[in-house]
Amino acid sequence: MKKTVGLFAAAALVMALSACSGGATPAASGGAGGAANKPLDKIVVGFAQVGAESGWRTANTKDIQDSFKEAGIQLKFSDAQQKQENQISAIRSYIQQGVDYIAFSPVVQTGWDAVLNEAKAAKIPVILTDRAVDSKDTSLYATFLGSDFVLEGKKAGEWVANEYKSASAPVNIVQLEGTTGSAPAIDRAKGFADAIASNSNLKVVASQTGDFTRAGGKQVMEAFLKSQPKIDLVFAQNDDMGLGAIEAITAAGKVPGKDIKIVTVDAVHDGMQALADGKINFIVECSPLLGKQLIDIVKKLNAGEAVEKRIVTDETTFTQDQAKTALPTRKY
Ligand code: GYE
Repeated sequence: MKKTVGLFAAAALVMALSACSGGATPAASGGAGGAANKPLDKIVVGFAQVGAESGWRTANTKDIQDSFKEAGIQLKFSDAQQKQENQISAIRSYIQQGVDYIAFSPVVQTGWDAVLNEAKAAKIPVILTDRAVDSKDTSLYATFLGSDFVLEGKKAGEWVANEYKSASAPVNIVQLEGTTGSAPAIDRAKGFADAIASNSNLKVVASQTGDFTRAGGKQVMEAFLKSQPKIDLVFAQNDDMGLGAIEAITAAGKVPGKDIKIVTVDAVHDGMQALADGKINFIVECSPLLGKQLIDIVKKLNAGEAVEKRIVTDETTFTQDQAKTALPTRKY
């Protein structure tokens, strides 16, 4: 009799232990692997934006805010003024407030593992929008929604390679880089370099960051115009820096688009206008309209459905004629 009681107690203990260690699933938490199935108006998403550095960013912010309003999902929004530490504090504050999802556009690629692990420990799924992180542990985020920046740089470089395909003398290119360490700056430079490598006449003679801003592009271009005896083409990694370069080139008494050609990325309204006016020669599109897709991801995660780990945005390119046609109906 004594022995039977002992066995029973042991079995009960084993059952209790197993319930502690692995039995509990985070089904109702909305955490990784579980469907929260909340009504849409009860879902709260914290969005940590990079800043307001460019026309692209302004359009991206507006589209995200409009999309959340339309979907009836609550949005907490913060602007990090292009500083990683501000973004990290915004994310920590979202974790503390217990939001259901965190979305953010990482200003630079490195240095996110600690805060992403904190979100994971709190079972708050993270959605990367627009820019990537270099974390080896891909379980730290649910998905990455955004453009293929290497491809964008490649498209810009291919246009340049084609434009100068019969050049027999060196073509001097200057590059205005985006924010140092950001995914679009790293990847666009790579795609561009690969695409022009086929022609040894095409040379990047100077390359510096203008931080994706108009003022930055202008300032760096002014310095290039002073230090470089001959510049044939500017590759600006976004429209705003290209628009800043136009100001610097004009002030130096040269004609942008003719004396010095300009290729940019984004295709926001002011860039497209400059292309239509012949001041920019070619633009690779990068769409800031990520709001609808972000909402779809949130809805899927809420319903416990699988989402693709990488969602790439559809994009095109614009010549001057194509810009003239597209401008009247352009949304941003
Ligand atoms: O090209 C630039 C912005 O991350 C794709 O950031 C985005 C880039 C965009 O400041 O204009």
